Amino acid sequence: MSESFFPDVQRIPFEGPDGESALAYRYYDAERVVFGKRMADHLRFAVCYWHSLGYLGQDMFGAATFERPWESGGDEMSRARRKAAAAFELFAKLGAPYFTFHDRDVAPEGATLAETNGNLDRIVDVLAAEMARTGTKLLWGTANLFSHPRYAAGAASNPDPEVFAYAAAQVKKALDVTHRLGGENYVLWGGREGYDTLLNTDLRQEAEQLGRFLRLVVDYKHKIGFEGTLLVEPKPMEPTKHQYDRDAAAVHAFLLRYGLEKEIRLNVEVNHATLAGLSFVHELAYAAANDLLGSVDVNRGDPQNGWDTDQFPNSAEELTLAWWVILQAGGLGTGGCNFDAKLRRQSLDPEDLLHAHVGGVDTLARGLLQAARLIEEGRIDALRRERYAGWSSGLGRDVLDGKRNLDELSSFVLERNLEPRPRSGRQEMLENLLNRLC
Ligand code: XUL
Ligand code: CO
Repeated sequence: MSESFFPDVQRIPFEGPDGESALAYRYYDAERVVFGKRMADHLRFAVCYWHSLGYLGQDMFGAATFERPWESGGDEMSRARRKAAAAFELFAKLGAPYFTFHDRDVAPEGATLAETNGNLDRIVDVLAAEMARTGTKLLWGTANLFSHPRYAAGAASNPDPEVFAYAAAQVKKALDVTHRLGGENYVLWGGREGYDTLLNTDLRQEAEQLGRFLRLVVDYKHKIGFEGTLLVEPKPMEPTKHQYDRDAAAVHAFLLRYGLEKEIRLNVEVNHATLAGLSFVHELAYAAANDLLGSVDVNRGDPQNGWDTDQFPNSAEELTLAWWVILQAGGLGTGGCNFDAKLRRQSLDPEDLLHAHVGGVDTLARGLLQAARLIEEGRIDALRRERYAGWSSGLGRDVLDGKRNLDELSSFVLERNLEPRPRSGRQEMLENLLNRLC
């Protein structure tokens, strides 16, 4: 018998909204068809390796509080193997179709990059075998370009070209292993690509470096025939004072500047949006409106503070609006919902990982059901369509088609003595409708 890391937990069943057990899904019924697709195919939810297997409860004031059997005993490589066993047991018990990882979450660094790559290859063999055995798939892989001291001044935006080269080597390897494991996306989060003080920072220079780095990643993806989607994950700050990929609009401008807008999409994270002073639904709507919606990291912040607390999502209202945008954009494509979320420091037990994910998955499922209801009911969308109806023919169409210049528009108004009247936006009525339907 192989060792069990969650011995008291069975595979999480679906019990429906009236279910009594704490560890059961109430809304997430993987096979139920909603808005034309199985719930499982909408959510495509993923457990992340770094918070769920790697985080031990430490914060900036205190040491680790979690005792994880897979993190103790043996040497680093045998711990990495036990961690993989614990990970796949957790994925299976949750019925998680996907997982995500950074290169350094799964295997330890060695004394040289060659040794580190060798460690990674050996653990990737283990992951490949576990994936084949359980059917769990890889939503995305990524490289940790922020923890090691060599990246203190950034990776691609580092003033030292040798650090840029090291980061490039690390991403090449992480893309190789993501490709080998059939990853459906590859994520680039800026980590320390930003600045702590402008006194030592050349913004133009660092942008050129970042643009070049992303181009190298795109070229390599095509070279190896990786068909997954490349995703940049916006975040405004933390760990640096200001990060270049601060929000969806900033990344969009950057992609346009470097001609990468057809190659890279966005991985939108809830708590990163709120850190930027925006809302999750704003970021999703911006991404969708610019054909950049790729995938999502679902978590939440705490309205009482401004940190990246990465809590498990529990607001069905927030996620209803998110799904409302995602469904209208045609779904997440190769993306999914990654639980980039961690337990609170006092949630000590491995079993807490199950409670956290069950709640998160159910909140996603509830949001999905409510959003589908909103769209199927149709009144909100009908009102919005009606609001713009003037643009589909006559004057509006001609303007958009470039058939009217300023002179002509001026004559149009003067000749007809136009006096357009403002119309109600019906905000309160729409909000009432939202509350009534959800
Ligand atoms: C950090 C964060 C990362 C990325 C992957 O805030 O969200 O975990 O998702 O590097
Ligand atoms: Co994230």
